[in-house]
Amino acid sequence: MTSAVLSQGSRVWAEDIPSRRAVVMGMARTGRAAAAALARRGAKVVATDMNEPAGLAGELPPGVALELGGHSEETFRGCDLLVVSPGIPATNPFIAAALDGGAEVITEIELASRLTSTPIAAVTGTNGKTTTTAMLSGILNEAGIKAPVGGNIGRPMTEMVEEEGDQADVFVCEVSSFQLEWSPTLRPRVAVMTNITPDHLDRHPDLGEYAALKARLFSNQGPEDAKVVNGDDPLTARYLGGGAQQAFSFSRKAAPRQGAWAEKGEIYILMGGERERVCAVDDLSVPGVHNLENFLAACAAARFLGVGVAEMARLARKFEGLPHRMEVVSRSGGVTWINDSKGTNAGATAMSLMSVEGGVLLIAGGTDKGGDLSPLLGPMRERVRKLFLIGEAADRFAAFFESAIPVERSGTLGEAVRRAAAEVRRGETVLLSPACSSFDQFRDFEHRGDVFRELARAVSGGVES
Ligand code: UMA
Repeated sequence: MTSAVLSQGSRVWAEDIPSRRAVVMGMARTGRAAAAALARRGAKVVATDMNEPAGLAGELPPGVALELGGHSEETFRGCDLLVVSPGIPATNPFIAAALDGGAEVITEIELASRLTSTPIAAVTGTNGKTTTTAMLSGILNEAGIKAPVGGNIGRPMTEMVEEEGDQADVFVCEVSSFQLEWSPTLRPRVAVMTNITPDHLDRHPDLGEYAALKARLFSNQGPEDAKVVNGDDPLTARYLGGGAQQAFSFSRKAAPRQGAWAEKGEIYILMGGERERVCAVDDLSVPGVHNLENFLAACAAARFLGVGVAEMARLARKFEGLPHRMEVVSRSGGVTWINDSKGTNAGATAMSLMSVEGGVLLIAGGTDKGGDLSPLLGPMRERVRKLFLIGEAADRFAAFFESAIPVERSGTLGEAVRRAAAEVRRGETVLLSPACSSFDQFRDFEHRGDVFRELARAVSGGVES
């Protein structure tokens, strides 16, 4: 499965590392992994962060110079390789200084891809990419293919490449738009795009640019590679044409020319002229149309990598879903509490709402990423009995939704949970699906989801078994 072009290019670049003067910007998860990998290979590394992250020194190999509590322009001007953490926007002036000084600027994903010749299966898109990544890895593992997961899913890809080394048959990597900003040669063996809806518009200038960044995942692929795109989503389906790679799509609605689809309650796959039944839609253990889409995408990518339908069907039955994505955290007194803290944009929250039966008390809000809220209007009217708003986005969300549904400003997640618990009726669901990021009140979406899980179990007295 290894791409000759990729492995040759990688080897040449990696051999050159000991001569590099590298700066790694941002010392959170990816920065630490990148700095360690470069230093171990002999580069002269400066690790810098505008803050002073705790416990750093012990995690990095000896010889890595630290510049913490701020950045120095001189350091950036003097380097010839800059690795930028995904949380740092391309407009950061220190990146400009490095470019000005002639440095090569890359992401940690790009670095990881240059340190391995093992094929990469990459998954991007606005929503569903984490679940699709996990499903794809699960199907490959079912077939005896060693396929660890990394990237935006939480484990830096560099760490995965370093630790799994040559043991992995394929690296399955979730890739965000941030991770594609400086990834000029990344070349996945198979690249999946789940969907594109407005997100991160506080960072990218507009939807067009955001979509174009995601499509960079396809730009270095050749005839022995493949892309898999969502045929039901017009913003994604337009990437089906063009490019030298093989093209597949997936659909909940109609059979694609080549790819995976659902028809009359059955899941099929067609690749190379042969149509095969995978399993029934109802065999999929995780509910919701979004999970069906994720599974179809994973099946198409897995089929391209040579896996049979029996392994796909096995994974469908055993896949348990992931924390913070429509995670049922409590069922008590006829009320279901669901943690969908990873629903961080309007498109994700709309999908989640449409997969819940019965009335919903929705808790939303947080850091406003500035996206269009109109995709949420229909699902709100149809499913939500009352909306409880938290965080910085409360004013804009209230102004947008209060003519359509009852809205209450709760301020904090704790207050929203208490208010929802007081008002919820038998047969209804309390859903945390914020359509916002979490940074105004929480460390990250996982922290927000963990807090919600605890609060929900405390007020409801229920535990999901
Ligand atoms: N910093 C500076 N200078 C600056 C700005 C920031 O030094 O001018 C520092 C910060 O102090 C911080 C670091 O840079 O220490 C930024 O780190 P980071 O936010 O990139 O954190 P990582 O732990 O490396 O996490 C990243 C991804 N984070 C983001 O994309 C924001 C994680 O995705 C990913 O799981 C991880 O790499 C491993 O690959 C998180 C995410 O929110 C889950 N992703 C977005 C999403 O899913 O919507 C894209």
